[in-house]
Amino acid sequence: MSSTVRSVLALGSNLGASSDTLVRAVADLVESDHVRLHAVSPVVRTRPVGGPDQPDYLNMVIEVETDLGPYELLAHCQAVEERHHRTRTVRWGPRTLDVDIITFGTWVSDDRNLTVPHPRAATRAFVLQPWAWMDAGARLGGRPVAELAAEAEDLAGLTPYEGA
Ligand code: A4P
Ligand code: MG
Repeated sequence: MSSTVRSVLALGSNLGASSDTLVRAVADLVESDHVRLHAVSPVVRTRPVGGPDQPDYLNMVIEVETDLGPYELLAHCQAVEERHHRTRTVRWGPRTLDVDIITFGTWVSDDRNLTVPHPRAATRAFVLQPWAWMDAGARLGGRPVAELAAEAEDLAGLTPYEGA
């Protein structure tokens, strides 16, 4: 890879064998010659935020190094979602796999097809807490991610996932 960027990706699943799905999705994401795994967070079990009544989620984040552009990385993440039979019906509804781009280096975008940093990440413990555990020095929008996590309303519903 020539010129590379670090990107934080958030993964979530609350349908099917979620723990296996997350492990396989990380492997699929970094199988590309253009994506290298830099860091992996612990997996957390979280209460659903928004959407209909639905099962708890397993969530995690990873940091990758990539020479893809941001839209190429989005297409790659969506291809991995498709491989795990993701269907999109209800917004914020249950899913076998969701992969979101949280940050892409220092790149900023307000395109609705790719908004970066992810517009809801700064208030969501299901992204912030695993991220802070992965990278104690991480910052988002100029603030420590650990501090944002401590303030997030959904923090009370988050527990480390020890396996089924
Ligand atoms: N899109 C725009 N910006 C981005 C980005 N930074 N990363 C566009 C990825 N995609 C981005 O996404 C809809 C469209 O967003 C895509 O076509 C893409 O071009 P989607 O994945 O099809 O739909 P979604 O995930 O249902 O919608 P959305 O708005 O991304 O949902 P959120 O905000 O990600 O919330 N509760 C818990 N505990 N754990 C979860 O993981 N996830 C959600 C989904 C809700 N509640 C949750 C969890
Ligand atoms: Mg999504």
